[in-house]
This record gives sequence, structure tokens and C-alpha cells, in this order.
Amino acid sequence: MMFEIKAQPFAFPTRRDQLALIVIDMQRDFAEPGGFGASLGNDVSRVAKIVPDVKRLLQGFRDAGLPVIHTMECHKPDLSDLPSAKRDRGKPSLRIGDDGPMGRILIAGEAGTAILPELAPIDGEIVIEKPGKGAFYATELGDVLKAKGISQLVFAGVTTEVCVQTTIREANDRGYECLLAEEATESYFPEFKEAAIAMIRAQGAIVGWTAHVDDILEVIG
Ligand code: C5J
Repeated sequence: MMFEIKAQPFAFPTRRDQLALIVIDMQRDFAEPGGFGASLGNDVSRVAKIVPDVKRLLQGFRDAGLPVIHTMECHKPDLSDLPSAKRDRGKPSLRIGDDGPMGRILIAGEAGTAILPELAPIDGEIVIEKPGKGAFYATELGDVLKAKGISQLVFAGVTTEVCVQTTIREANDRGYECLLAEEATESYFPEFKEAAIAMIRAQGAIVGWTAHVDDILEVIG
């Protein structure tokens, strides 16, 4: 059955039985002091502030019995999936794989790499570990979505213009209809969040739609 979520640039035509939430990289490494985001000189408190809105959206999907997928940006302990082009980029005080106060930076299984406890996956929710910025690259995400018959994705998480926008663009090219929840995403740079939202919904939803969390919850509830 078709419902509509109030959205920009126009209402999102929702097929509730084909809809999933994808929460991108809400990890301690991006939201807490001592992690990867902070090592790059970013104000991570901006990310911590969206946790209540991400939680509301997550709870709405859980209550509605709709699928939830979490992603984690992380690498193998032997760094075999970390190209030097990524490891050597920027001037962080700690590089990916280095020992930090929450364990090795962005390495699978380390404390800092974990999803924030308030947003931790529950039984039955899928967790995709991804070595890239986009969640389709070198992961099983495409197969998982196909097996579940998903054709529409609601997006939350961080950072808006990096891993979230990259994944939305990957998904759009693969034929998924993408809706970004505005209060449930954040950037370390407010102007980048604003620009990413504008880019996504420009030119008649060229790569997707954006909507307020309350408007999404009203329709899925
Ligand atoms: C970044 C991400 N910004 N999850 N990762 O390095 O957006």
C-alpha cells in the first residue's frame, strides 16, 4: 500500500513493506573524544547531539516492525583492507590502526569502533562492517537488501557529506529510493550538512529526498 511522507523536494511515495532504516556509522570513534573524528581535529560534540533524534527514529522503525540496518566504518586488524591512500590521508594525531584511548582506531572489535551504546543493534538487526565511505563497496549490503525485498531506504547517521551522502549516491545508482532524516544526521561542519541536504534533493530529488524525523515517524507508526 502507498503512503506519503512529507518531504523535500516533494512527498516521498512510501511503500511501507519495502522500507528499511539504515543508520550510518554512529560509532564511538566519530562521536567521542579520543576517537578518529577527534584525532582529525573535529568537534565531536556535534555528532553526540543527534543521538536522541537517531534513537527516536530507530525506535519508530523497531516499534513498526520494519527492518533496521547499522553500518560501521572499520578495518581488519591486519589492515589488509586499508589502502595507504586512506591511511595516509590528512594529518590526524592518530591514524587508522594506531593505539588510542579506546583501542585501535577504526579496527573491528575495538571499543572505540563500537556503535554508541544508546544506539546499539538489537537481535535481528543487521550490522554491515564497511572499509569504505560508501556502505555498498566491499560489503554484503546489496545482497542483504535484495534478500529482504527492500527498495526504499531511510538514512540516518554520520557524517552527512561523507559516509551518508556517499551511501545515498551508491544506493540511488542501484535503484533504491533514498530519504535522509534531517535531524538524525550530522557533519562536523554545519555548512557541509546544509550543502549535502541541498545537493541530495536538488533538481527534483536527483539522488534522494529529505524529511523531518517527526514526519517520517507519523507515516511509519
Ligand atoms: C568519515 C564517516 N567522515 N562515517 N566517516 O570519515 O563519515
